[in-house]
Amino acid sequence: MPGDGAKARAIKEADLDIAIIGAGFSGMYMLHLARDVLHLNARVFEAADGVGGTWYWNRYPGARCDSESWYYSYSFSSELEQEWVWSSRYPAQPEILKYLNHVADRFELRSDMQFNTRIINADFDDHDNTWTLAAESGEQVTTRFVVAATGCLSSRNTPDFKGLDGFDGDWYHTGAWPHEGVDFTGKRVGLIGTGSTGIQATPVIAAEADHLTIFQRTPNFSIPARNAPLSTEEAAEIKANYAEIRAKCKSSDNGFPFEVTERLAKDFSAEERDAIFTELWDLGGFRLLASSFADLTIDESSNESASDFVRAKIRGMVNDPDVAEMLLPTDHPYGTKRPPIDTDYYDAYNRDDVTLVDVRRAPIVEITKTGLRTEDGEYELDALVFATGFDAMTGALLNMNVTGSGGRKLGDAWEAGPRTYLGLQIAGFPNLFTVTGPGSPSVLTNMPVAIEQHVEWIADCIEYLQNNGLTRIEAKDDAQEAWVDHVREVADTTLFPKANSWYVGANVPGKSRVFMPYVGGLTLYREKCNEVAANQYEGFAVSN
Ligand code: NA7
Repeated sequence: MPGDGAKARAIKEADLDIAIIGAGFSGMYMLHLARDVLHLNARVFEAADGVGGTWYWNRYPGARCDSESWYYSYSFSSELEQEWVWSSRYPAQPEILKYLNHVADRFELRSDMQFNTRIINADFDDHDNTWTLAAESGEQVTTRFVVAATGCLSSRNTPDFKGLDGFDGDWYHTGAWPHEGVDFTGKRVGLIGTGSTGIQATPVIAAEADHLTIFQRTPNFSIPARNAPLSTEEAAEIKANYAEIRAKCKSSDNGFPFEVTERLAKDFSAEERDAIFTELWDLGGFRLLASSFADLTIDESSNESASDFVRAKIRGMVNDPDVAEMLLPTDHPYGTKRPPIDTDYYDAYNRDDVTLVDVRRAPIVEITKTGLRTEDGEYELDALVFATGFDAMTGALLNMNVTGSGGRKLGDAWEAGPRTYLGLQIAGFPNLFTVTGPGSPSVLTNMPVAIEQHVEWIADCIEYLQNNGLTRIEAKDDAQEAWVDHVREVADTTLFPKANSWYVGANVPGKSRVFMPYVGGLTLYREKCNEVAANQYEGFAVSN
């Protein structure tokens, strides 16, 4: 009997069995499994007025997936993968959003989705083992389980530049792009940020605007995507081989169906290495990183050969040697920041109407009424684009103001950086699951593969609890500590922590520096998760 005599109160039934926060790739599949397979009373809460998550918000010019369409998609339904037709190798944002809308229709997900509902509070009740979620509107709902399908790159990072409020022109963050689009014709546009987003947007905005000025703090290693339409024959071949493609993705460390290599750079001459890099450069996309050498992100000299190769390519593509020099990354090993993939990015710098400004050397001082001022110059602008990224992996969760068992605040628990057990749960926050949370392979993989693995694991876990009459599950402190140590130890064997990337939170002022994703690979990780489940959820405390 819970509680002491006088204070004892009856256990309340929750409004929902499971509340899913977010209607992107994760939340949609979670709803499908929870409602249609487990027959739970499930509801999705979504801040936007439609499905899509990342692909709903990021409508900026040039927004495109960096994974190829046929495997950046759900694998759980062979009917879905057979009926959907991708137009190109790397689909643009509108096409992915269309796909996700099709999935929502096909599996009748909308009837259990509540849009325009931003969850701003989540409180756990130890007596009832339920969560109470509160929306911005004031609406409240109680639920047994919460799945935070809130995305890893959904909380926008907008630097607090002095003077932005007084800017006479329009400004936009790429992660909240107007649905009606923006016409830059005849405008002098400023673009801040040269991560994946700035790199995709640059050539498209340059082609439209009167003049584009790019404010770059750190250059990146970008690889050509080599996008192309998918022919009917190619599409048919992919569909005929889907089982094999999916199996390759699922058994790989990064969720991509690429050939895995065991070769080490040191075993090859400089000429042989160059030939390997050239072949993969010509194929485009992530292959250079994934398939060149097994030690690329572990061994400095192996990495240096790839970094040198890409730098030479950049020099070769940019006509003005001074501009080329500004575009050469020298502060991080190739691949230790999320590697951008581009279409004509470096070519854009050969245009007369594109200017590159180094804001590392002369930082941005303020946004003025008529433009932007750096330490050594003033730039007249009609519009400003912030391609300044996200408070990755933790921002969306922390913004929900989560209070767990015994009044424990997530903000306090994560003060020194995120701590999770398997990136699936946080000690002290029972019945709350995170999809692709920090401590899981997540953003180091082809996301739909990692998402499906997590969603399926969570569904199996809830089914296990139900079958065993259990109402509460929470990560144990010691299991979490051991996992956090393991995640750090594995990261420390690689070159990843060397880069000031969003993987370590370096892009957000004041954020604790912790390498957040698990770099040990999906294969090992999947085995570990399966083993935990097979051992009656080892490392979790379960009770009723
Ligand atoms: P990123 O990769 O975090 O890039 C943001 C860019 O904005 C990057 O070049 C930053 O420079 C720059 N930035 C951020 N703050 C400032 C300030 N204050 N001044 C100047 N420049 C700044 O975000 P993206 O949206 O491009 O990509 C995010 C992910 O989405 C991507 O990795 C894919 O997974 C999809 P910095 O490098 O920090 O010096």
